[in-house]
Parts: sequence; C-alpha cells; structure tokens
Amino acid sequence: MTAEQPAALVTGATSGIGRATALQLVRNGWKVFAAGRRTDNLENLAAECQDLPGVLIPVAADVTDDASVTALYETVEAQGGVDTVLNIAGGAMGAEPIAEADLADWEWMIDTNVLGSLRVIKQFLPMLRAHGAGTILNLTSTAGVVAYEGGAGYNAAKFGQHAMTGALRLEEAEHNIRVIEVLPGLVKTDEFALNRMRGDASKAADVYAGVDKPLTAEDVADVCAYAVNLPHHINLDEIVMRPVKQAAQHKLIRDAQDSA
Ligand code: 8X3
Repeated sequence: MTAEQPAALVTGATSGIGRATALQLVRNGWKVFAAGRRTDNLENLAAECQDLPGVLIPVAADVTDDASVTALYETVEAQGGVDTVLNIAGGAMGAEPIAEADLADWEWMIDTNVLGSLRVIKQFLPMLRAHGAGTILNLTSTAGVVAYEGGAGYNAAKFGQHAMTGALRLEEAEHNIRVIEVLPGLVKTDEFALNRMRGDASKAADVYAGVDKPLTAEDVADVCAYAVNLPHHINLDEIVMRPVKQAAQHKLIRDAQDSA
C-alpha cells in the first residue's frame, strides 16, 4: 500500500450520499472503489470522474450477498487495496407503525444496514489492520439514536448499526483503526424517501414538504470527506448533522412556500 494516494472503498455508490461521497473523494485526489448494484450508474459516475484529480474504479457488488462482498474484496485487493472503507449502502423500507409492520421490510433493513456493513467490515478488517492506519466510516442516521412513530424498523436497523459502530471503535483502536460515524437527519435525495414509500412519489414528496433546505447528498458527502481527510490521529467519532429547520427528530419546521 502506498501512503501517497489515499484509497477508499465506498459502498452504496450508485446514488445519493454514496455517489456524492465517492465523487467528492475523487475530487480530493483519492483512488475510490465505488461499489453498488447498478453498474450503469457506476459507469456514469466513472465517466464523470474522468478529469478529476483522483480515480474512480466501479465495482459491481451487493452488500447483502456474502459471495459478492468476497468478490468485491478480491477485486479491491488485486488493484492495490484500500486504507479507508465508507459504509454508505443502506436505506429505509416502509413507514408503518409496529402494529402493521411487515417483517420482510424489517429483514431487508436489518440485512442492508446492519449485516451489510458487517459483511464489508469483516471482510476488510484484516486489510485495514495490515495497513496500520485504517479508517472505517459508517453512515448511520439520527434515526439510530432517536425513535419516532412509523420509524421502528428503520430505527431498529440504524440503532443496531450505531451500536455496532461503537463496539467496533473500541475493538479496533488497538489496531490504529479510527471509526467514524456520521448521523444525518433529513436529507433530500432522489431515492431515499421514494424507496421508503415504495415508489409513491407523492408520499415521498410529503416527507420534505414545506421544509426550507433539507440537507442534500452533497452536504453529507462534504462532511464524510472532511472526516476521512483529517490527519489520521483525529477521530470525529460521531457527527450528528441536521438541517436547521429540523431542530430535533420531533421538531421539523415546515414553513416554506414551496418544498425545497
Ligand atoms: C434518515 C433520517 O429522519 O428520515 O436517515 O429518519 S430520518
């Protein structure tokens, strides 16, 4: 591993925060392995990175599939390895109260957010330990520290990922691996709410209705990139970031004429 060009794996890089974070790191001169399921999106992202200081290598991968994560590891290792892993893949499915919870939604959320991160972390920990100054960034959510009505399944998944991140920080400090957690609140992306509302564009739009300036994927990407670009001895353990209009999970001000 050369110390000259930092190298990262970014999961969930096909859209939203993962895509924006991969792009930002390439702008910062990083070598980025951009992993996700939709190869067309990854190829488009690679094309967008052509003239930037860093380099982006698209890798088709599904964090819910053991064999796919192993194949991802082999691809990354064969092309020089990484010192930083950003677990951005994740998402929400459904907004029903517990009384009407769909177990398949919960399974999907736990598999994607918690076990997806776990698969990647387990696979890459030996590489990061061997590097000697590794970094893991887990993108969780404010939903990982505050429960809310209609959020239980997502809360359960993000609370789980939050807990895992805390334990990982304690366990890996001896190996000089810093573990960063970024916990965003309301972020308006093309897909997050649309997926959660099962493709219902009107319900997805309602999530952000009247909110002046929800966070954007780029806002979160800037913070993720800032955290991993800091000198390695500085660990921003937990970064909670929200739009000003969301003072807390229960206090979302919707006073704008048009939804942002
Ligand atoms: C998304 C934040 O407020 O929708 O991770 O739970 S929220």
